Amino acid sequence: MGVLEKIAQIQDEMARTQKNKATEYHLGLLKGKLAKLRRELLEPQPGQGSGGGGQGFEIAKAGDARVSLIGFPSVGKSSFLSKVTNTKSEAANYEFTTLTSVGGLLHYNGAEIQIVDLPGIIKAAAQGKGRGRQVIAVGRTSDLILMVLDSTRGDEQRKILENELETMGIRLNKEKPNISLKIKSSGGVKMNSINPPVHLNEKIVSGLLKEYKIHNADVLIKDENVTIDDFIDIINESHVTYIKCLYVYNKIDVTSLEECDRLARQPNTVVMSCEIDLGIEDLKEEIWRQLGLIRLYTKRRGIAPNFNDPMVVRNNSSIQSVCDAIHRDMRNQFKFALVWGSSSKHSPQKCGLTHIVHDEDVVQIVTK
Ligand SMILES: Nc1nc2c(ncn2[C@@H]2O[C@H](COP(=O)(O)OP(=O)(O)OP(=O)(O)O)[C@@H](O)[C@H]2O)c(=O)[nH]1
Ligand SMILES: [Mg+2]
Repeated sequence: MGVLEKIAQIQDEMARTQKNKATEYHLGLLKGKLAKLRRELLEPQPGQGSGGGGQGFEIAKAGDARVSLIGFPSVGKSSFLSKVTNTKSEAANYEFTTLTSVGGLLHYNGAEIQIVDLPGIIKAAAQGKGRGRQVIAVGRTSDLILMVLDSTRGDEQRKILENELETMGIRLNKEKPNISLKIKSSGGVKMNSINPPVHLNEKIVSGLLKEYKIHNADVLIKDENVTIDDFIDIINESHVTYIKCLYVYNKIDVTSLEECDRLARQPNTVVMSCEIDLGIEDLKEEIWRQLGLIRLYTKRRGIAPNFNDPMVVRNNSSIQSVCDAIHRDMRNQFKFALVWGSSSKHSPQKCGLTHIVHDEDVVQIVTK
């Protein structure tokens, strides 16, 4: 029996099993089996190279962050790329216009944001239909996914895509579950928790670990609300990615005002029309906000900073990462930094390597 048949068989069994206290353990184990089979499915097959994006599909990372456009065919992904970057990706009114990934740079607030246009994906992409698996593999390498949706199609596309991404081990707008798993060589499975977990117990935890041939481990549950699925994700840690996602409903020029209003009220959602240029600027701003990038103006002693040419770093960056971004040897030459702006207590503040900078701070690095 192939992996796909095995998956179907387990899904059947899960559908047939009533959900109640008595079947909780059995259903939990089935979920664990399912996750393991899906993981097998995602592992590169012999002759397929190293997996990942597939031959000639993945493009090199560029700029300060990567944003991928994922969506069904003909929703307007290429239209968006052409609108916000200098790259032209062919857009047309037939499906599967784009057959490989195309990258472009969006210049915003002094940052270069790489936008990756991808072929449309369809239902059962995770099972290998169309270019789905390669598309999702690129999505996995992004700092943000823009799920581009057709606003005339209601919520149906979104549910299907969420399900495909979920199956491929991508968790959207979700933090990594607060569970620590330490695999050991002896001593059996021990579960500890800060507060008693609501959905997990030692029996299901060791049952699931056994499914993955782990017989000795320390499990610490730090959040009592974590679920069986969360624990399975922790066991499969290297196959699960947590990524931010913005839901972008395009083509609002052909949607009713009521529907447009309803869609726009959902969390993490933006509505736009590439055709009549509506909402594009708001979307750029939202992308910037979601990426959490910050601008720094570096200056030399006695010279004013160039406010037209910021340096872009990640949110919560320390002076140390600023040094590393300037030059790999900078850290060793570092004496102290002078910081002006909202992160400094007084202007300028003399800071060490651990100081966390804020958006639009001015930084002067003083070297030995
Ligand atoms: N009415 C309307 N049509 C649009 C809008 N944006 C794009 N389109 C049209 O939708 C069609 C598909 O656009 P593309 O940008 O090629 O779509 P895609 O998502 O890249 O499609 P694939 O590459 O096939 O996956 C084209 O005919 C566009 O002109 C919009 O905001 N409103
Ligand atoms: Mg396209």
